[in-house]
Amino acid sequence: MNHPVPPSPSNQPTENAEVRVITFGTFDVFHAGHLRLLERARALGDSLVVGISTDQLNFSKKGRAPVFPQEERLHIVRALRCVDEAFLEESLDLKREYLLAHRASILAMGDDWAGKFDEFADICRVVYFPRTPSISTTAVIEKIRL
Ligand code: C2G
Repeated sequence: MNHPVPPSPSNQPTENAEVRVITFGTFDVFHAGHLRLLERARALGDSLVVGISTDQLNFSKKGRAPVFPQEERLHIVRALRCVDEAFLEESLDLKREYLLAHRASILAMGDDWAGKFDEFADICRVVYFPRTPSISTTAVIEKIRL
C-alpha cells in the first residue's frame, strides 16, 4: 500500500507546472524490481530524475562494493525510456539539497524505506511503492555464485 504523505505548499506544482519526480538507489545488477520502481515513479509525473549511489556511498550503506561501477550503473539507468535525467548521489545526508536542486515535486522510493523520508514532506510529496517481491540484487548475486 502506498504511504503518501500529505502534500505541502512549497514544491507543489501549480496548475501547469511540470511535476518532477525524483528517486534514489544503487541499481546494481539491474533487475525487473528496479525497472518496475522507476516506471511507477515516472508515471507519477512529467519527468523522472534518478540519484545513483556512488561506489563509495554504496560501500558505506551495504559494506560491499557494487558489482557494476558507478559510471556503468549511471549509463544503464540514463538509457532507460522512463528516465529523463540521472546523477551521482554522493551522500545520504544531501537529500534535501538534491530535492531542491532538482526542483522535485515528488520523492518516490520503495517501501523498504517507508517513513525514512517523511521529513521532506515540507518541500515535496513523498510516496513509497511496494517493492517487487522475490527479486533483489543480493539474491541474483547468490544465484550466480551457486
Ligand atoms: N526495489 C523494488 N523492488 C525490488 C528491489 C528494489 O522496488 N525487488 C526498489 C528499492 O525499494 C529502491 C530502488 O528499487 O527504491 C533501488 O533499490 P536499491 O538499488 O537497492 O537502492 P538502495 O540501495 O536501497 O538505495 O538514498 C537512498 C538509497 O540510495 C536507496
